[in-house]
Amino acid sequence: MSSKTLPYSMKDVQYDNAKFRRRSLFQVISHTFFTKKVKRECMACSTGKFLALLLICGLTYIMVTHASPLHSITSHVSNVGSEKGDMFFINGGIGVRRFWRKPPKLPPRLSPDEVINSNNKSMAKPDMGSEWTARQESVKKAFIHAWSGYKNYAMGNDELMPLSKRGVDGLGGLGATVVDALDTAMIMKLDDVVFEAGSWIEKHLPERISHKGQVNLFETTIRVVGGLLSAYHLSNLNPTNKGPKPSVYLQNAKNLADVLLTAFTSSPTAIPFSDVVLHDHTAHAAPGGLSSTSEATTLQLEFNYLSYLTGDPKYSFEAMKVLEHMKTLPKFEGLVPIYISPSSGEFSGGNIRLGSRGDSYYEYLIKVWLQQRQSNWTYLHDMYLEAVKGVKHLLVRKSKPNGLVFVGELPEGVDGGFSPKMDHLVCFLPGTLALGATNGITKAKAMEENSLTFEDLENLKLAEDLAKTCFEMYAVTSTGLAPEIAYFNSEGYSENGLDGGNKTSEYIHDIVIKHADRHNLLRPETVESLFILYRITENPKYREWGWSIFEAFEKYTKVDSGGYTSLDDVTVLPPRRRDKMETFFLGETLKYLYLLFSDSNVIPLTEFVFNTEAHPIPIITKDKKQ
Ligand code: DMJ
Repeated sequence: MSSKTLPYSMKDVQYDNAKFRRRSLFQVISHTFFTKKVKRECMACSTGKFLALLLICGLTYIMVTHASPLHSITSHVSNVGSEKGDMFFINGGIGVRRFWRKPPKLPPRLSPDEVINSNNKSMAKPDMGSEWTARQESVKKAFIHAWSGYKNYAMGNDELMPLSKRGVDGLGGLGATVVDALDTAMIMKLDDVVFEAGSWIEKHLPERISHKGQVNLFETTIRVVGGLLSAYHLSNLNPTNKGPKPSVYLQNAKNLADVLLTAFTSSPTAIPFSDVVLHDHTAHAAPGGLSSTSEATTLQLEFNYLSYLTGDPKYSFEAMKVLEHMKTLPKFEGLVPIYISPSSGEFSGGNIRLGSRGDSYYEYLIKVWLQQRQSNWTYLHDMYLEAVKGVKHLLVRKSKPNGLVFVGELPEGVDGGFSPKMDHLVCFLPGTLALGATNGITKAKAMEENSLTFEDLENLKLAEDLAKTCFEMYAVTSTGLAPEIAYFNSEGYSENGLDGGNKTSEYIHDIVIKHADRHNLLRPETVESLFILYRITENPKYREWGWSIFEAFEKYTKVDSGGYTSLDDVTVLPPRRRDKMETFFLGETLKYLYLLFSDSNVIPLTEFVFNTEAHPIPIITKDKKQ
């Protein structure tokens, strides 16, 4: 019977049944006792009647104390508490309470998802606490190994080439690995590394900032300015911190940002040029004249925080102009093309994706809002929610045959065809969605506070589905490491013979990996999302997935002489190796893995937002100077 046809809820029906049962019992008893015939026979005290009386009393007691509808009434009416259950009987019958055994306390009702989660929790081994601490130590050792390779062969260069044991300046020569790695070393409490990196910054960075040539505005902001600001904050928090005074980090961040501002101030529109020449303070558009949308819109956390610290509004003013301008541009259900022109301020072309050149636009909408919630930047939150709706409507599909949820692309815009291509870069999205749903508090707390909307719950579910897909992009390959790009067999697209090589994976036929996309650059996005999802859902499976990814990095990317290397092909064993350790392996990948295995009070999500390069930046509240 459908619930619509029921005049009452089942609870009401049970309540009525119970009342009826108690009433009939009362009638039986009174009828039995008070008919004249019984009175006479009672007077005669026949043994048979006495035994019958005992039997009736016993039955009465059993029915009253074991009536299940009654149990459900007390638990519903009294909100599962036992106190009101007791009250019910105290008021309802003298002396009954002495016989009353408290009904067992029922667990609160859980949704099917929560049931799975709570099962998972109880499936966690009891001694896992120390196990995770040991795993965290392994991540720390990996960081030391990566740093020692860099220090021995590339100190002061942007990146290490671990196989040829030398350094390379792929990011303009500001010693990007030193700065990117520094706050990870602080979080891991690696005093020696903090001292080495901090001393290098104090001694060499000022000179590099004034003399080096062309740098990319976005890369330099997220890695170097972001790294310095985070190091400033963390070293201020720790009075025994090794290395230079915290103000050294802030001063360098400010000096660098002063030059980077040229990219904004010399542009004819709100969209900054993509490159700056440090030694002559000039700014230039990228070849072709266009900026990446994600690059122009992923500078605000850093510039806002710098304004906050220095008291000079100019950094925030310039950076926020970009987002204010983005608000005015026409979009496609909140989605934006991946190129924008600094000369016209307009989007160029219709290519829409959440991978390269698009990704962190969506990430910063929610994070910049979270950074200063008391500000009047609610338009960012609105833009974020609209974009997520657009993603769900236009980009999310399911793979065949096994239904992995993935995010595809619209290379020709909304009127063109759908491409089932997903960059590994898109794996930032599960973490961002989870953060956007609860604003950093745990799901359990948010449920308790009743603060999740239906949309939040839906976004959280999508986050969990996508995190699974990102994890399966690792599990499907022979090495257990994800390719740079995956395609998904799905409605309108199928390709055979291009699998990841792990024949035991359930998703071997769902995920297609083309030859040109089989490399792995030690990227962080999946472990970033696992970290955030673990903090928010508290489901240990995210830790387990992170651990298996870490083990694969250890097995296939570690270089004996120091450092870790990118791979050319994750689908073959042994994998061919490239000769590069990206700065984000120390800045992001190992940091997120370490935090995934740490207590949630280490860099809590309610107090920090991570910039897109994993540098934690404190959330700005009116009352605190940080
Ligand atoms: C990092 O520089 C940042 O995470 C950026 O947002 C995307 N690309 C790399 C890591 O993959």
